[in-house]
Formats: sequence, C-alpha cells, structure tokens
Amino acid sequence: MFFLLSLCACFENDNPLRMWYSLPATKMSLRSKDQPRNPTANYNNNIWQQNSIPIGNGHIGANVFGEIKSEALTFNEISLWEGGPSPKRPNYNGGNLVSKGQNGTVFRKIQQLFADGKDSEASSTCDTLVGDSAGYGSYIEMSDISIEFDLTEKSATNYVRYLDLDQGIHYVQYEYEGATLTREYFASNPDDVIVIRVNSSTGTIPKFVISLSTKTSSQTSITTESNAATSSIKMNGKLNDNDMLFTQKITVVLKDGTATLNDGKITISDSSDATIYTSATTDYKDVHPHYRTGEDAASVESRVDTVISKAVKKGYSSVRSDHIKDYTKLFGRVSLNLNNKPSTLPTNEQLAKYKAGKGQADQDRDLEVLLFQFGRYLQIGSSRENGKLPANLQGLWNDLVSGVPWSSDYHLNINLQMNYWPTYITNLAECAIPLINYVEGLRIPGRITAAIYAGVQSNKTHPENGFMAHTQNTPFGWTCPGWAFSWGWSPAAVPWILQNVFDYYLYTKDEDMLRNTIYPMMKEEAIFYDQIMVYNKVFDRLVSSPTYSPEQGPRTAGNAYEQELIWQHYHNTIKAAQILNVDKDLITKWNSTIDQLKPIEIGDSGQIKEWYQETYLGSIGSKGHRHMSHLLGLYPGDLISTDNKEWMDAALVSLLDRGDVTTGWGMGQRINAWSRTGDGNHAHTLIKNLFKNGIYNNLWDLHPPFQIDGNFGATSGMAEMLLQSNQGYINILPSLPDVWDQGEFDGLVARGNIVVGVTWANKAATKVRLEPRFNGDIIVQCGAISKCQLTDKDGKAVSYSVLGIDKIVFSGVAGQKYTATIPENRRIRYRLPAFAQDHH
Ligand code: FUC
Repeated sequence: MFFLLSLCACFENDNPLRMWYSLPATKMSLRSKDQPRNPTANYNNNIWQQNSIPIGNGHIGANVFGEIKSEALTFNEISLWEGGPSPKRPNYNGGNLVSKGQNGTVFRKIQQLFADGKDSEASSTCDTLVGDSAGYGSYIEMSDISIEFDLTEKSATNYVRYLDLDQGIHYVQYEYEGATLTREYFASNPDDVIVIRVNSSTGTIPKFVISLSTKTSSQTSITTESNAATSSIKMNGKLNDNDMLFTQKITVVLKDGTATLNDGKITISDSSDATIYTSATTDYKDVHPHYRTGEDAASVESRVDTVISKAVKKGYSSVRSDHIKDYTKLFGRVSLNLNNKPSTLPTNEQLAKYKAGKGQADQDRDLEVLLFQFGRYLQIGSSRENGKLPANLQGLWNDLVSGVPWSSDYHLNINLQMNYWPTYITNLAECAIPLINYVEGLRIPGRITAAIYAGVQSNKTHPENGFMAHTQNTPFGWTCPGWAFSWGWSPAAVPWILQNVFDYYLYTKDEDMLRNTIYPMMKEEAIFYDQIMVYNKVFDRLVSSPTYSPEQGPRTAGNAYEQELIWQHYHNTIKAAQILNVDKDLITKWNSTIDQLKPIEIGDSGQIKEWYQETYLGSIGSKGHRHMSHLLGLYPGDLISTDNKEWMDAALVSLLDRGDVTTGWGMGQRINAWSRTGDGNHAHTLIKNLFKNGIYNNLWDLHPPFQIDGNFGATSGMAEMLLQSNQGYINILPSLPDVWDQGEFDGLVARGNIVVGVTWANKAATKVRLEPRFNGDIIVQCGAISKCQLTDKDGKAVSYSVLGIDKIVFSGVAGQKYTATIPENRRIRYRLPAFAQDHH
C-alpha cells in the first residue's frame, strides 16, 4: 500500500467536483464493522459496496473496481428481477391472498374491535392481514465483466482513479513500462451503452483479455462473434425463476492490433487504443398482469444488437461528446460553492480526516459539496425520463444474485420517497418520470389489493375506486401487505409516495401532467380514504384503522404517521382540484374530512405524539427509533412549520428525543427535518454524523449495508438548508450552519418553478437571483430583503412591495432574471432560532 501511495504524489487534483483515489478498490481498507448484511456474501461484496465506483444511465449501470491487472466491473440492468408472474407460479396475484383479506371482512372486523375497545383482540387479528411471500423475488446482478491485463502489477506506478462529477466520466490511470495507460468509463443515456476506453500513450497496451460471466440462475449462453471491424461477446439468457429473457452484448473496436476469439473471451494484442461498448436489455415491461413485452429471445437480442451497432457506427468521440452534452444538461444546472477547495487528499483519506474532526475547513466543505453533488450524479445514473423503473434501494447497482439486501426492492415506508426528495429542488424534475410511471403502474394491481384487504371494489360504476399498496413493492405489481403485519402493513405508503408525484407539478407547473396523470391518481386515492376511514370516539377523530407506525409500537386505530400523510393527501388533492377547476363537490367533502383528522396532538413531555394513547415521551415505542414517522408533517409535509410555533416546539422535543445517530437514511431524514426547524447548526451536526457513521469510501450511504436513500436524503437535506419553498414563499438560507458562513449556489428550484441562486458572505445574503419560468407573484423571505435593489436582466429597477423587514413580493415574468442586491450596511446575518440557543 505504501509503495503505491508514495508513487502517486504527482497527481494534483484541480477539480472540486472530483472523487479520487490512489488505490484500486481491492487495495483500499474497509470498515470492518460493516460486513455485508447477507451472511453468504463474500468479501468481494464488501469491497464492491465500499470502494468501487458506480456509473449508470438510468437503465444500465456498472461498478468499476479500477484494478491495475485484473479489472472487474459488475453490471446491472434495472429490470432484471426474479419473482412475479412465471409458468412456475400460475396463480401469482401480487402476493394478495383472498383467504387472508377475505374481501375486507377482516379489516372491518378489526375496525369494529378497536371501536369496541377490544384492542388486544384487534391487534392479534391484524396478523391475518398478510400476503404471500411466493413470487416476491429480487433484483439481481446481470453479469461480471473482467478485463485481465498481462502485466506485473508491482511495476505499475503513479496510479490514480477518479470520478469527475461534472462530466460523468470515471478514469483509471497509471504508468507501466514508460507508457501512461488510461481507461475511461461512462454510461451514456442517449446511446444506451456503457463505454470503456483503454489507451496507451506510447502505443502498446499490454495484452488483455475481456470476458463476461453471470451468476444468475438461468439458462444462458455466452458466445463470441467477429467481423472485419469488431469483436463481440454475447450473452443470451432466460432466468430459471420467471423465464425473463435478457441479452447483454460487449463489442470491442480496435484502432490497431488484433483481437482473437477464444472460449467465449476476446484477447487483444498489440493495440494502442481499444473501445469497449456494452449494453443490455430484458423483456420486462411494467404492464399488469404479465409484465413482459411479449417478445421472443431473438427480438430481445436484436434490440441490443441495434443499440450496439449504432454506437459503434457513431464512434467513440461522438458517443462521448453526446454523453457529456446529455449529462451536463442535467448535472450542470446546479452549482454549489461553500468556500471549498479541490481536495488535496484522496477522497477516502479526506473522509477519514473529516470523521476524526481533523480536516481542513476548505477540504471538509469540499467533501460536503461532493456528497451533495454525488447524490445528483446517482440520481441521473439511476433514474432517467426514458427509464423503465425508478431507482430501487440501491439505485440500480447490485453485485449479488441471492441474499440481496431487502431484495433491493421498492420500499414505500420512507426509502423510495427519500430517493426522490432531491429531484425537484436540485433541478432534475425529469428524473422523477420513472417514479411517476411506477406509481401509475401500481393502480391496477393496487385495486385488487384494495378489494381483497379493504373491501373496496373498483367496478363498472366506480372504475377508479381506490388502490392500495404497502411497505414493500416489486416491479410486478406486488401490492399486498407483507407476509408479516408488523412490517408489511402500511396503506399510507400510497398517499406518501403521491406527495412525491404531486411535487412534480408544484415544481414544474406542468398542468397537462397534473390533469392527465397526477390528479387522477390523487383523486382515486382520496376516494379510497373516503371509504375506509372510521370515526373513533376515544380519540374523537376520523381515523385510518388499523394502523402501524413504521416499524415499531402498538397496532392502533389511527396514529400520527397515517393521519399526517392522509391530511397531506387531502390537502394536496384539494389544491390540485382547485388548480384544475374540477370536482367542486368532492372539494367540499374533502374539506370537511380534513377537519376531522386532527393529526397532531401534543403529549405530556411536550412532544408530537406518535400514537394518540401516548402520554409522556417513552411511554410507548423504542427510544431513538430510526423512523420518525410522526414528524413527516415537518418534512416532507407542510403541516408543521416555523409559521406554527406550538407545533414546531413540539416537533423539536420529538426530534431531540429521537437523537442524532442512527442508520444512514435515518440521518438523511434528520438533516431534512432539522433544516425545516431553521436550526442550521443542528442540521449540520447530522451531516457530520452521516459522514462519521454512514458513508463509505466511495461516498455511498450505508444502512449498513449500502442503501442509496441516505445519499439522496443528504442531497435534499443540504438543499433544504439553503432554500425552502413549502410555506407559500421562497425562503432564502433558512438553515445556514456557522461553518457555511460564506458561499454561493445557483440553479436550485423553488415551488412554482422558479430557479434560485444566492451569494452570501458572513452568513448574510448579498445577492439573490430569481428566474421564474412562469408569470406570477414571487414572495421572497431573506434577511433585509426589504432594503434590496431589485433589477431585471437588463439592470433595470423592478418595483416590489414590502411585506416585512425580511419579506417582499413582486410580479415575476417568465424568462426574466431578477437580482436582489442587499446593500452592505443593511445586511442581516442568519441567526439561529431562539430555541436553538437553549438546546445547544
Ligand atoms: C425500511 C427500514 C429498514 C430498511 C428497509 C429497507 O423498512 O426500516 O431500516 O432501510 O426499509
């Protein structure tokens, strides 16, 4: 290790958006306590999750180990799943079991038992509300790509590997026998290929062998073929579990030298420059009930052939430049500068210093900016507008084919929601399209679940009468409750994910999308809740029943988790109906329903009660539980805000009680929640804790094991510290920590589709930039903004009305660029809220 480290001293990092390492993945140290969750997984799985570098285009992805001699890539296609419909499971029905749900009879019986005060019988009857585990399946890795170089590893010098987040390109470089060997890796969305380019500065890459293998349980053939210009390896397979068809192809194009095919492998000799393209697909399609395109193997294969031959014809440099154009169009929309400098230390070493509290300030800030932007990189890599499925628990990156943590599925009791928290605010709205399509795809199977478990039938008279899904979901319409009530039952998961869906409209103002796609789903779900809620006389409110707060506590008739999410759902649905000017009668009804929900109740310790029978803190539930389900009204919801002191004070009691150290995503959630309180220092404590306890060398979030939600939670949390817009106005620097006393961002988005940039110094905003994409009033809250000079893009003064010392309103014109300049002698520094002074 020392040998390599000492020799890479010549690499000078000049890019603040670069993650870089002086060692290949297998040579870097590991967090020993974070062994993979899967007991059968080997040591490589741990190297993979901690030290390899992900690339992805929303559809296919790979992890690069960056080895000197034995290069390895794990390869994924987002739809390669076991489970679901299969000739082996002719009765597959999304896990729903009529024998358990009994068409709503059990559900109604439990409601009645709770209403009669027979809580313990109600609670034990809940155990009947379960589904089948057969056909659940798992997301699995498609293949491993190996590139074996004929060289003496020890003789390689000046090794470095780095990922440039601003380009979406990963590089591996070292010197060998007087030549600089460079490899470049990227995943192109427009050409749907992963490209690996291998180059030698002096003209001879050591001989290397490319091979492809799969660990899937499948009938698979791996063959090679060549013509005058290219050599290829092709893998055609059919999964044993569900007959899913898949094809992957690797094609090599050489500038010079020779390619020899042998035993399913390609050997490259005497070449100075080789480009390797790979792509893959399956016959998956998100359409109930078959979830297949209906193609035969030849057709699946020919789609991949076409993709590869187009890319080969187009050639490396055009594929590369189109990738950069496509990627930077999204990534380049947001810049963040926290007075950070390009890290002089490799990212893993910088991370170690940060964790030990020994990092230099400008380097620590660089790591924070990297984590922020890495979340955006991962989102672009795992969820694109043309994608088949949304980002799963690991985005789309997975190296296992069995024992995959939580099947790398779609968890809807926080994880999938968190995956899409940063999407809109960090200017990546189109990346949410696969999520919206996925939720749309839950409607048909979800109606079956609603009928079986809640007795709510969709039929000719009421065709869209309500859909139900729970904690765990797959790409095969698996909408039943889990096979244990205690983690599986969670109907409020649907209203919750619909918040992410409605946010698409709030941030884009795309009214067609609201009318045609978003509102119909929201309306259907509101109609579902209209039918299933019951009045509870003990708690004197309309409740969802039975309920279970993720993933702890008693089964009850109503709890804060469901009541808050349902409140938000009606609130959003009414708003959507008003915008579209439809369903007046329903609006009236929903308004009266909302009044009867009373989601927030304050307990004896001054806390937000998670359960309505809770008295003082700790009387129910487990101390410091990772889920903060009773605080969803604070973030991502709108129920609790700084505009309501009583509830905010109670939320603070609950937040402090839950504590600051937990699983990765739990800290991600806490960054967002604290940012909504206005306490920037506390939000920053959570960022520090996340780095300390929840981030691997490759900056992936760990649960453990690797789980991508915490990355997305961190990105959105940092954005929320700088900009909020959920209280009817644009809130500038709402939660600025002391260590971010100076900085600048551009390109974040506020609700109403207004692009925002801010420059600040000494914790006071100096300039606020606003670019509305629609005409309309813009309300801005920012220290001393009432003293600003407001100008348009031509520098002309724009008039505004003062709503308060820190609040103005003006009428914005689409396409304009406004700048509010706050005079130096008027600036007001961000202050911690009063409560924060007490508890720090
Ligand atoms: C939720 C969490 C677990 C885990 C799982 C994937 O159910 O409670 O901690 O993150 O999702």
